[in-house]
Amino acid sequence: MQFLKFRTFILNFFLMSCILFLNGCNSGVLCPKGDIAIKQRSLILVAFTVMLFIIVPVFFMTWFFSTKYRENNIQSDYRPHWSHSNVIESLVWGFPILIIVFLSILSWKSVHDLDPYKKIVSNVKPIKINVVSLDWKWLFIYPKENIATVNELVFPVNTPITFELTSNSVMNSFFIPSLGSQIYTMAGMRTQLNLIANRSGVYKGISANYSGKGFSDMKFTTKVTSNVALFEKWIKKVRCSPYKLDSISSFEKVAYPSENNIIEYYSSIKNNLFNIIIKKIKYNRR
Ligand SMILES: [Cu+2]
Repeated sequence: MQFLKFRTFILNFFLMSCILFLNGCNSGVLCPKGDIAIKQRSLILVAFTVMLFIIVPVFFMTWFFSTKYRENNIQSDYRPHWSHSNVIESLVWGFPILIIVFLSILSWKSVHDLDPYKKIVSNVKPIKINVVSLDWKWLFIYPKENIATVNELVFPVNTPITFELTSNSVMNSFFIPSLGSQIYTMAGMRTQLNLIANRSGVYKGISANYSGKGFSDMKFTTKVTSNVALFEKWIKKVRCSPYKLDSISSFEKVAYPSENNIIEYYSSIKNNLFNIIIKKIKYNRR
C-alpha cells in the first residue's frame, strides 16, 4: 500500500516535470531573441557547467565517505593516526583555484564584451530611444521621430537600439528578458544600454527593481517589427494621436502616479524633454 502510494507520487512527479520540460520556453533569459541575450545565455550555461565540476564531486564524496567510513564497515582499514595526504591537499586546493581562475577570465572578458554602454557593431544605423521610469509606468521618447509612448516600445528587427535612461521618481530597473541586460534608471542621472533584436515578435518588458505600490503592474510591451516599413507605419499611427507632450505641465500630468497604466501615444514632444527631466531633478534637490 505504502509502496503503491509512493509509485503514484513518482509517476505524478515525472508527468509534472514532463509538462515543465516539454513546454519549451518562449520568453525569458534562457530563450534569447537577440545577440546580447544569446551571449548572456551561453555565459550562464558555461558558468553553470563549470560549477557542476565542484558540485557533482561534492555530492559523490558525501555519499562515498559516509559509506566507506561508516562504523559498521569492517572491510576498510582502521587508521586512527592518518592525518595528511599531499595528493588530497593539492586536489582540494588546486581544483577550486583552476575553476576560480577560469571563471575570473570568463567574467573579465564578458563584462567588457557585454558592457551595456558598448555600441553594437552593425551596418544598420542605430535608433535612439530615451526611457523614463515613472510611478508606475514607462515613458519612451523617440527624440528623432518626435514622438513618445507610455508602456509600448516598438523598433525594427536587426537594428541596434541605443537607450538612454533616467527616472522621474525612485530607482527602477529596465529589463526585456528576451533581449538581455537589465539596467537601472536613476533620478537626475543618465544610464545607457545598447540592445539588438534578431527576431521579430512581441516581448515583455518589466521593471526589475521594486519601486513601490504599483510596481507589480509596471510592465511594458516590446514589439519588434519584421521590417523598417512596419516601424514607420507605427510611427505614423503614433503621430495621429491627439495627445501631446509639448510642455513640462503635460509631462507632469503623465508622470502623475498611476497603476496598471494603458498604452498611450503622444504625437509630439517638447524639444530636449529627456535632458530637462534629468536637470529638473538634478538641480532642484533641496
Ligand atoms: Cu544590486
